[in-house]
Amino acid sequence: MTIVNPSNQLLVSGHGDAMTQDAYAVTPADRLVPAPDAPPAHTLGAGATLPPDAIRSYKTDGVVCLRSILDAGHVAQLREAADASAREPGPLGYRIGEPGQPGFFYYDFQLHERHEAFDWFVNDSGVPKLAAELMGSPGITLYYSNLFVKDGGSEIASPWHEDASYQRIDGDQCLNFWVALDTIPAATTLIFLRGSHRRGGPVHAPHHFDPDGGYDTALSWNRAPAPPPDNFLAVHDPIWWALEPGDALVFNHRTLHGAPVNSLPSRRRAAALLLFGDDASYNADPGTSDPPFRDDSKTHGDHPAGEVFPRLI
Ligand SMILES: O=C(O)CCC(=O)C(=O)O
Repeated sequence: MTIVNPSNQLLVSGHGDAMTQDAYAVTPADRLVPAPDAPPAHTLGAGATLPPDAIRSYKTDGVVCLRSILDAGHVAQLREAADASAREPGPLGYRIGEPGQPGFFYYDFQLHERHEAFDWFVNDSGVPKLAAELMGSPGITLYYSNLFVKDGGSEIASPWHEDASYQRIDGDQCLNFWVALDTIPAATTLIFLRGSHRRGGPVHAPHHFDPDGGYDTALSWNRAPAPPPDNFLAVHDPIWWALEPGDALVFNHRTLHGAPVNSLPSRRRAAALLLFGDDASYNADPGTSDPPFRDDSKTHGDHPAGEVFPRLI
């Protein structure tokens, strides 16, 4: 199957007609033609202030690229923590393949509970303040910290998805603050479908990132089967940025995105914080989110901040 959007860009190729994981695979951005009005990246002003255009872009496009939000020293420490964690994953770490073997892909959660560099990322990096400004929320709460390690030659794509599919946080004020720890050229960067967070309608049911994986009891309240990717690829333009270590992609949890296989010879690492604002609410769906965090002291619709999800601001 080949999918082409109205501007005649090859977006997705898969095999056969069945909606297999392959059908959700993502074509690398270096094989796409950038839209003439593709949004620029933004640099913070003095005192780490966000330019108003960055906030506008986050709201309109559902994603914004911020340059150099972490300094080289802290990025190096996060990279070391990422490698240590890949060797010795946490209890929720998910590995596809083995470290050192071709194709290794690994993701993990709550790194700030085990690695000082991630504790700094959560508590002292200034990221929550930037998230507050982007979402227009005075308060910010931590949902979880996250790590992605995709080795050179990994044939595992991160399929088209919206983060909301996996999460028990409802509302518009939930974002992913995803920071590159390596140089990530167009060939292996994340690709976003511009404005897709504003499409309305139910959240898609989740796909597992592991082509051989699945969910037995995924969240199901207000979830709908994900439509074939050509449905949304025909409507929303793909946008992306090549990244340097310390650059961030910040995106709404309803923005559709994915990443191709890592065709580079080198490891591609990224650290992320999932954060939500004061208007977010707890979804008490009895299914299992991924990661599987829940707070049974909350009822559906409560603000989730508390012992399980700590308020940062
Ligand atoms: O790093 C990747 O390949 C996937 C990241 C992603 O899709 C996410 O953080 O939601």
